[in-house]
Amino acid sequence: MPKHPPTTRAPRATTGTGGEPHQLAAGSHPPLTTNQGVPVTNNQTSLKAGARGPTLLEDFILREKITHFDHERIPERIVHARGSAAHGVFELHTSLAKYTTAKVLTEVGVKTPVFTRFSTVAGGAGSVDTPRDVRGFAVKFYTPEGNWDLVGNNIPVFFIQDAMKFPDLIHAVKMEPDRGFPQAASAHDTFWDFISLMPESLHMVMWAMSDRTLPRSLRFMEGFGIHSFRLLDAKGRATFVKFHWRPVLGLQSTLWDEAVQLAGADPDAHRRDLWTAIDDGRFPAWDLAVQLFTEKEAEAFPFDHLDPTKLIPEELVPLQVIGRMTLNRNPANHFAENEQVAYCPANLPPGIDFSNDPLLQGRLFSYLDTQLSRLGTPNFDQLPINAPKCPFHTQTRDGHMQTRVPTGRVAYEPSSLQADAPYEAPRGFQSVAAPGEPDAKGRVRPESFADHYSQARQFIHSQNALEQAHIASALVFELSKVETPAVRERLVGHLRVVDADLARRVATGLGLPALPPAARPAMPVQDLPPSPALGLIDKTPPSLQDRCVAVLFSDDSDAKRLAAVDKALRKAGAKVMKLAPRIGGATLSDGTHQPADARLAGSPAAAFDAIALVLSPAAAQQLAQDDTAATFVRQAYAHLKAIGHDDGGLLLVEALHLVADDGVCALDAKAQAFVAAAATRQWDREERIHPLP
Ligand code: HDD
Repeated sequence: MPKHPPTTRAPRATTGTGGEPHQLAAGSHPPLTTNQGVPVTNNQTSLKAGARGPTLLEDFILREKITHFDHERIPERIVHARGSAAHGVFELHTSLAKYTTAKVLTEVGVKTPVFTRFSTVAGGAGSVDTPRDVRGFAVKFYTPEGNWDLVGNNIPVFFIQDAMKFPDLIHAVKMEPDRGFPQAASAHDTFWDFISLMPESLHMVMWAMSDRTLPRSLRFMEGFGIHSFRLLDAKGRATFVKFHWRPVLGLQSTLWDEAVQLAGADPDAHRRDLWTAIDDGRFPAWDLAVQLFTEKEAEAFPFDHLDPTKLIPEELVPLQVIGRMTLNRNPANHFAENEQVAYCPANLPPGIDFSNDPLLQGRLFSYLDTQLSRLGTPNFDQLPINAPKCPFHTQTRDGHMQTRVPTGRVAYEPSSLQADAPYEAPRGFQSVAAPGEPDAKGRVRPESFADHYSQARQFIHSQNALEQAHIASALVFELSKVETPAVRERLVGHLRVVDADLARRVATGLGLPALPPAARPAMPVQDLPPSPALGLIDKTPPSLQDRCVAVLFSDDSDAKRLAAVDKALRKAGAKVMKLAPRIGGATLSDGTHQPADARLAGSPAAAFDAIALVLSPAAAQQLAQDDTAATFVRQAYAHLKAIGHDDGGLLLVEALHLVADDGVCALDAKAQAFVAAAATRQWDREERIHPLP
């Protein structure tokens, strides 16, 4: 007979199943209750007919707990399901009062609360943070005139020109419907089949294959509102505007292999990074910049600004920085805030208006609609994360999960029965008084949207040699995963129109016997001037500010050297993580005990921007035999990171036969050379160790 727990009545709430008292945190603990407020004395065992008998239906505490649990999940977002968010403030420093009445863009110095959610697009809510993917960049401004949602991406253009194609695009990129894979990856047949049949997507494809889709962290990416919007002044006069977010820390991306390593080592790498930075008080910030232009100026652009596959180069319309967003508070609850936040590009305060961009127009419908199935009721705007923070008075009523208790007889407008009933606001939201299109109704695409290749070419020609090689390499990787040769060839046919050299590199990388026929553009491709602002590497400032450096130590490591490296790195603004073979740390040369921040195994080099090795010769020799340590150093080298070493550390580097270059630096007394090298990636190493296509 098995032994059974004692047949006594419920243990007290502070007692575990084994009869041991729970370890309660210090503080006052309110009594646990049911959702109805009934205090619960036993949260461990269900109500049974006898100790070994069946559970009774009468157990309302068990039923409530299980029922609630069974319904904890809501449908995940159809796109952008995996996201990480934070609260913060937006502070305007340059008024746009000349162009708009919107207070958020005119009241200098006012701190507007914001909630910002970053996301990947294709993967499910439980997928990893570091696939090659576009990142969502959605900001909800709780302005004094209602919520403004700027729902953008980290790339300034989009794949398609018309919302009609969005479901097709997403069906093509998501896991294939029959087999349910690949998760969170565009490297498969259906995506490239669709892309190769949609030449309008080529410009965005160039961006997606660049390192922009491999951000080092969410803190190092740009954001873009993408569409043209309008600003309206008090007289209703309109100026077009594009919104840009610029990270104060500059841009930084990973290498492809680094992103792959990170996916395995820490699927939450970006979510953890954002959370930890804010938790440490290293608040990430972005400057908000605008490009302003008139209808007349737009007519002179060599493309149509209403086409969301086009950007306006900064060289054509300069950026004006007008304010800064700082994220300074982590969500208090992931579900209530990150999952339940409902962005919608239709949420605009008076003084900002839409443009006729056909992608934007379709989005105005989709977001409200999707929240109804995702959050289950039109009252989702009452959730604390979605509710405006300014006064509001509506006549919308009832519905599922109505949490407000509107009072009075009047639920309509106009009315004359109730003194405090809301009435039309004289200075409320205005739509631009734009002349209507003279054309007849029709499913038409303007001819000005027909140029699909010129800006794709301009993007490639704006990249430096390494960036171009990375794009070629990404295309070879992705197309090599495509099983249908005709799809690979069709795509290379488009690349021939974008840039002959890129097409040749990709064709060679794919092992194509000959170049496939070039695609036939609908109109001549323009040779637009390169725009250096579209590059990435040059936007990565050499800096250790808010970067993370690992210092590996072990028993008998030089205590003075360790302290000096730590001090120098911190002085340069870096976060230092001390790694040791065991989490308990090690005893240093001076006999002191040094705890570790993390264990070497489980902390791959991909998680850091540079590494330093402070090791005794004996420890270095031992670690050289240990594959974990060897992989740690080899990967740092392969990912073009600086490696600082003392004499012992050098033994480990030499044991791995790594060629010493400028990024492999001896740690001098103040670790100066290492700190300087660590502030940047060792690009010179790349061509030597990675054959680029
Ligand atoms: Fe979208 C979510 C960005 C085109 C339909 N989109 C969503 C999110 C971002 C974007 C960042 C996640 C918001 C969050 O964190 O909750 N979407 C874009 C950008 C686009 C774009 C920058 C093009 C410029 N989207 C687009 C189109 C449609 C949608 C053309 C449909 C016609 N998007 C949706 C959606 C989502 C969404 C289905 C899913 C979850 C949600 O809205 O709240 O409605």
